[in-house]
Amino acid sequence: MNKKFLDLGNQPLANKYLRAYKKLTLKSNELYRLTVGFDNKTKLVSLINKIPDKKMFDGNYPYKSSMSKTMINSFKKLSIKIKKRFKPKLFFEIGSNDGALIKNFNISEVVCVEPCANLAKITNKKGYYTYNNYWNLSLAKKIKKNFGRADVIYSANTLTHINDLDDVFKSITHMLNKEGVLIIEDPSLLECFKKVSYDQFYNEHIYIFSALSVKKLINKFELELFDIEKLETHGGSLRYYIKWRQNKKIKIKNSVSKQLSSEVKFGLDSFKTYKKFGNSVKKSKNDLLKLLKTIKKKNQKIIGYGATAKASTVLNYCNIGNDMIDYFVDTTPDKKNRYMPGKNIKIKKYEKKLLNNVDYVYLGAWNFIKEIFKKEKKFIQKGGKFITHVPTPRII
Ligand code: JHZ
Repeated sequence: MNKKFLDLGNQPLANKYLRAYKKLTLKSNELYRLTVGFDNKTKLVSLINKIPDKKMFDGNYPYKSSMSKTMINSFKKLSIKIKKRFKPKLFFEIGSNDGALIKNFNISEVVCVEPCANLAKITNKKGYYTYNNYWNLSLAKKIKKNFGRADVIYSANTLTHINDLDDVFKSITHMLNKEGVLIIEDPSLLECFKKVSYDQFYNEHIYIFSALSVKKLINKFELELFDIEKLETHGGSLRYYIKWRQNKKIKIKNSVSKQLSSEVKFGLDSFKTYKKFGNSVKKSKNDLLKLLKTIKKKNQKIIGYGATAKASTVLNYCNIGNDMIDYFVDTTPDKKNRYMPGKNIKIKKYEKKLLNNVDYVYLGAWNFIKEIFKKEKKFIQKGGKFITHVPTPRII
């Protein structure tokens, strides 16, 4: 049973950036109630109200993985590791986005699937065989028929976006070679709780995985974890390495039991911890609002940096509008001149000069803090300051 522990209020769809501001309503299905629950049996954390895929992932999906150097470097490093460790003849990616990872592989070795038509078009144009489909069993059957089984199946920040996880893994096992490896990478629930980064919850993140939940989930499909890597990306992610249980050639690393026991030690297997998190989120909201209001009382200027899906959750949960944040800057072409979901705050195409005469920058993309600080040395030298709500609302 999915027991509620968090209520983030009425929220718009996170990646829908409108061309003109308008007030959204629940009645017209433009807003939905964002509540999150924990299932003690499966240890899965998931949204209670789920939005149909087709409403979220369409032909105008704005998010592009290649917009940050951090992600480009992370994918490059991973591709080197995969080639060295697993030497795949057929590499299959679920949710290839704009090709940030596959561009490091030869065209002939790769097949991928991407439901957003605008993104699939980019990788198909570059020559990578991309199915513009949602991931499911009938597609897996078709791909296996055309290309055979995959040696490595990889998916970053995608499986948590699909409602029917049983179908997801059934489809994966249909396509995975008997000696093959599945690698999945998603935000870590443990990191999310430690950082009180409640903005990891929005309509697209139907699930936030822990190693505890992944272990239970894959067990049903004769799969098992053999390695887990901790990553700094997306505010703290886990990279899970998974094999067939019957494959005894691959040894199980200590990293698996280490992660599982740190999650149990933190209390991720007990509802008490979830309730506590719910209270920390309320405090985070109050503290952030107090901080912003104190700055605005002094008539100082605040802008946002990184028009993220995460920022959409924060703005709508805390009810932050253009009375507090003048505008957001973002490098993504498809977010230019749009409005933050549900809010009258415009997104401007990033230019350094947009930081002139700004006192504070709220980090919508706090997960790229290192990359952003490096880029904005001048702003910092001139006395400019940053605001983040992670792990507690504060000025940096
Ligand atoms: P970023 C998206 O979430 C949605 P978001 C999705 N559901 C998901 O799971 C994750 O990604 C992986 C901009 N930026 O990655 C680019 C700058 O402007 O935190 C992006 O718009 N300047 C698929 O939206 C945004 O910030 C910069 O210097 O929360 C970052 O978005 C940098 C580094 C980024 O994901």
